[in-house]
Amino acid sequence: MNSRKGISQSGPTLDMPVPSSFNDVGQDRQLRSFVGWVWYEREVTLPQRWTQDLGTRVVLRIGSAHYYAIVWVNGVHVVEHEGGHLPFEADISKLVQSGPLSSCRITIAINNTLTPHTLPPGTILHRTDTSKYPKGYFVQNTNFDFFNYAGLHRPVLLYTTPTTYIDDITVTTSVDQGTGLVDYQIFVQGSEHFQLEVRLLDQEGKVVAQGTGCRGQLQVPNAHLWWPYLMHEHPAYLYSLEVRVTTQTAAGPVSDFYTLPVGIRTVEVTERQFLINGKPFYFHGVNKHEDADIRGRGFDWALLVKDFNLLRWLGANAFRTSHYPYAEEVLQLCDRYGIVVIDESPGVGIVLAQSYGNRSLQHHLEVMGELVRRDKNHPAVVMWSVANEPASFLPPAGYYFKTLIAHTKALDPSRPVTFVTNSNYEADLGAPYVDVICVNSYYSWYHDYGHLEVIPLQLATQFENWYRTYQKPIIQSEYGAGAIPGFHQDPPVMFSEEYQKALLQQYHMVLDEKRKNYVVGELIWNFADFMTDQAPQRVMGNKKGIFTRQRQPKAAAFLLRERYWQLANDTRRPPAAGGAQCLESGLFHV
Ligand code: BDP
Repeated sequence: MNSRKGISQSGPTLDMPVPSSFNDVGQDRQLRSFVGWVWYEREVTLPQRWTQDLGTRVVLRIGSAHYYAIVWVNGVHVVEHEGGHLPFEADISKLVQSGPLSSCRITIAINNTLTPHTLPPGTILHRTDTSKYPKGYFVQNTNFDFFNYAGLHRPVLLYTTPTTYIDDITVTTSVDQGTGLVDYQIFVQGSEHFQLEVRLLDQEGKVVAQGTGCRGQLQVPNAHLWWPYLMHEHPAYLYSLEVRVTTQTAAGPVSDFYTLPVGIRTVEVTERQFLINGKPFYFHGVNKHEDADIRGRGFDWALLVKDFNLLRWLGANAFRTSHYPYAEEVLQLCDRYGIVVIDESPGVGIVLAQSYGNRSLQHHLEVMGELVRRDKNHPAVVMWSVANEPASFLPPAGYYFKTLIAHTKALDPSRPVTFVTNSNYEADLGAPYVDVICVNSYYSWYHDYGHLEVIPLQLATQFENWYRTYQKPIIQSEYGAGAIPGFHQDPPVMFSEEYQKALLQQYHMVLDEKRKNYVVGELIWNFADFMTDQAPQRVMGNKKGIFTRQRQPKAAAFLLRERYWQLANDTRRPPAAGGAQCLESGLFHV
């Protein structure tokens, strides 16, 4: 690429919002289902200090680019990244500080092609029968049930630090007789000579502990613990860890300063329970998707805050980031609101034997590394899920999941690890390595259509088989039924709102029995309707939402609301229907 010419000189371009998927913003069928390279470009003017002061480090940060991205700045290649749901960065100081230019052209090429070795995997099918397809015709095939939205899904940012800077912080917490213990480790880059100060402040701004040096333990007598929001009167207590690294320069001392919210809490798994701060926690919540009209998977504050208001209206205390890591802002709000998260990797649809080879495993290990590095300090995250519904009965799956789970535990010994299975309990080769059994089932939906009466027996058998085999706590990580909003039929038939409701009620009877024992959670599939590939069994997407894609409740949402608030601690009552509640947005207090 000629470093002086912008992309617009190579042909016609489109205006494309960021963040957003590119698929649904246009009127062009080709763009909606496009597979291959797309190019984004933006020219920005940098403040003079950024380009003149050599003590400033200028960083380009891309929140998420789905799927493979190559990045240039002023025509110079700066970074490449594989994987659509995690951030990556490039230090571009040298580039922007080398000449008189204060402008900076950022070019990002993105390819959304999925292969057996990507995460999630996919296959490109070449249609060679020229009596049916034009020459060179191919389609992208996937083994997951959501639309493969692509583009720049999260913000692209430029930021600065001093040249000696805080690169990473790891915090783990424990409690010893009421004293909160905050172990920290700080990684500094750019110099070996610096001073490091650490302070922990409570919510009143009072310093409750302090330390120096790259690692240490802060002790907080009578600590306020971080509790999920339905478990405590003062949930989601966050301290602030202030980290200051200072270096001496010719111009005097220079500091990099970072504030990290810290929740002091413990997580533990026993044979029958999931414990938060030593107390049994029952997950009653949802599975979500990052999905909405027009923006596709693009980050949107308004949508996010609406979703959190709906979660709290429901009385949901947890969700799983099915089936990929969500935007960091989502986890920040979970920390602040006290909503518990099972944080899932993009390991969805791993069903081909080819996807169990070393190449795929290596990439999956790297993705877990990126995910843990990004999300390890969120108190809301209580468990990692390395995959969803893999073909865990295939012979190489045993080694694959053993290695993947051991690696994740080595990266973060403080949290349990799972993957979500729909394999038969006797055939599953990965289940021996998980801490909690997460099982998906769709009784009376994908088989025994319409026969709601078989659910109690089939579901009870499912739980008993898994528990007898593994003696580990079990989460019903998916269950549900499709309902087209406004379709009514009584007695219930499939796709009516009544059927969705009735199916959930059958599940609830068994869950109520088994949660006295070893079932530790239930997560409905799905929070909201979402877009999928076109298929005869999908009606403008998957309709198993209890809310529509526009976030309006179906009948099942009222049923779940009643159930979740009943399950919740009786000291907390649901907000009055329609009653206005002032919530905090991620940006402003309103
Ligand atoms: C499960 C998958 C989920 C699907 C759901 C369904 O984990 O991604 O959307 O089934 O079929 O198997 O609705």
